[in-house]
Amino acid sequence: MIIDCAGKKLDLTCPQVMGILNVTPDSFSDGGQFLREDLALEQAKQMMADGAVIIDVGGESTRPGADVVSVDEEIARVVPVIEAIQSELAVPISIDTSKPDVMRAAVHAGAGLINDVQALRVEGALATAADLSVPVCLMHAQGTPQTMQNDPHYDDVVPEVITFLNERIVACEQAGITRSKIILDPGFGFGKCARHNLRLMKQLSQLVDLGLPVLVGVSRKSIIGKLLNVSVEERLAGSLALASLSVWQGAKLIRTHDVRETVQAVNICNYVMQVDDFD
Ligand code: 7PJ
Repeated sequence: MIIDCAGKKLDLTCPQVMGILNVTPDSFSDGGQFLREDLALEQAKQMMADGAVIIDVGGESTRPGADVVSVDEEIARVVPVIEAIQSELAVPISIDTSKPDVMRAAVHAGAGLINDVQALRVEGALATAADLSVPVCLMHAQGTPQTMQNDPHYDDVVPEVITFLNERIVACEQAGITRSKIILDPGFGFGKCARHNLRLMKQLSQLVDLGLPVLVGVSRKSIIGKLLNVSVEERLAGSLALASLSVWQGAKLIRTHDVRETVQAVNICNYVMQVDDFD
């Protein structure tokens, strides 16, 4: 499946890697490092060289308990970076935001995909995304980033996430966003405790069976820290293990801070999955 991101092609025939470019001063893993446009551009170039096929620009940290950022501040962070990447590189750019005004400013600056951890539930987001006519990633989250890790509850997490995503697909279609423009994401770590995340990972193929491309974001997340008792800097191996399990079950896009290593893991998975195709 090939997705048109505002004129740039995102080819998900084989599983691919999305590189994370945080332009937040408080991002938990690379806080403040890439605030300046030139550093951000260098980082984007490096991620492309390492094999990322799309760059995800985010100006609001959605880590648990993070501060809320104003619309103006978020736009001031992401737009110069998107413009810099757009003018220098041919890579598709996604904007990680839930705010309609940020979506609009980012797409006008050159972003070609809206990556929304609130699945277009903020007032005006659905209509804005439809109007901008770019593809969207719909992610499941229970609660808001400020409160989501306060005792998340599900009767049965996998069917509940699937029902939620199905409802958001219908909402998108009613707003004029066709299925060909939709990517799905179970939202690892967003209102989920370790067991919920593990269940979702084990049953990820059920989400893949909905027939739309699935994106997985597990890079350096706290579930790895919890299970292995390791700090953020020590979560690469755990991230690669979860990325591999995701690809094996059919995920098409892996969102990561560590592009080079993740591309290697994804490519190895893909060789195994395709071995019979070349006989
Ligand atoms: C995700 C995201 C994710 C999608 C973040 C972090 C927190 N977008 N944005 N999926 N996570 N689609 O990177 O740890 O899992 S921000």
